[in-house]
Amino acid sequence: MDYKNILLNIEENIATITFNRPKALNAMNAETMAEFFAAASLCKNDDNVKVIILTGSGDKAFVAGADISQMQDLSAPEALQFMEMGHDVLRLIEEMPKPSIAAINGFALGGGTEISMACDIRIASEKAVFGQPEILIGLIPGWGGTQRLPRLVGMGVAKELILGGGQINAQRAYEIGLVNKVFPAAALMEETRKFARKLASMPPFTMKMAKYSMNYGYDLPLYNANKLEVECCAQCFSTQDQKEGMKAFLEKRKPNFTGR
Ligand code: CO8
Repeated sequence: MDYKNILLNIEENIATITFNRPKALNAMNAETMAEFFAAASLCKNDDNVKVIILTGSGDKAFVAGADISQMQDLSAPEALQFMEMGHDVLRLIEEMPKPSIAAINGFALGGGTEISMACDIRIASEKAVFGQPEILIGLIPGWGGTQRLPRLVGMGVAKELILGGGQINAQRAYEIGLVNKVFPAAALMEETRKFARKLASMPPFTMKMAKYSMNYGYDLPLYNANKLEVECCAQCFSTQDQKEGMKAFLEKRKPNFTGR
């Protein structure tokens, strides 16, 4: 598929999807969402892809939100369709059996913060800016912000950000647990790739089980969640990678994981 609004690069088992509308600060319109969905589906189904990085092109923005010029005149049913499109692709990223990292290189506002929150890990440049400013334009977050933000940072801070519509810098985002790491802008992509290479070297089925247990256990009562964990952990014992991992540990050498 030819992409107009994103770039897709696959190297060293790492797929990088770059949102590429820098003149509009990578704002997400319907065409970009459709391309994002297509690229994410391709990454899901390609066994060579072990990790996905999402980032924005240019030095100013990750994603400055959904495209306001395209949303302005939507009817409620049209808006619902656009929202569902966003939820579909973010669920695809979140539930993917392989890990994803948002490399946040600048403004991540509204839909930008929401896209980053669907990733497993968020790594920010010191220049990154986060926020859910939808209230300032007569909206509430519609791509999961009212749900994922409280789960990540707690209800108190989430309400401050969503009801107040304010912006926070990378350091504050780090302090509230919204991002995992912060680096100078020039080091962002190399540091992100370094972490991605580490994740790509992990046994893939084990990675899938770890995500599965956390994603689907999180909202269950603790008793049921622990049952889910036990099932996921037990399944790891059916892989050669588990045997190899433990054997390598006991033989004091690095494991050679094969994905079986
Ligand atoms: N949509 C469309 N265009 C945008 C957006 C956007 N979200 N953000 C920036 N742009 C455009 C600007 O219009 C401008 O275009 P032009 O050069 O043609 O005038 C260009 O990008 C550069 O932007 P600025 O001149 O504004 O740059 P500044 O450095 O002055 O400001 C900001 C940068 C602070 C990022 C500012 O652009 C801004 O506030 N942007 C909007 C941020 C925002 O409100 N985002 C939330 C949008 S709503 C949302 O994401 C909801 C998600 C899901 C809901 C789905 C419902 C259907």
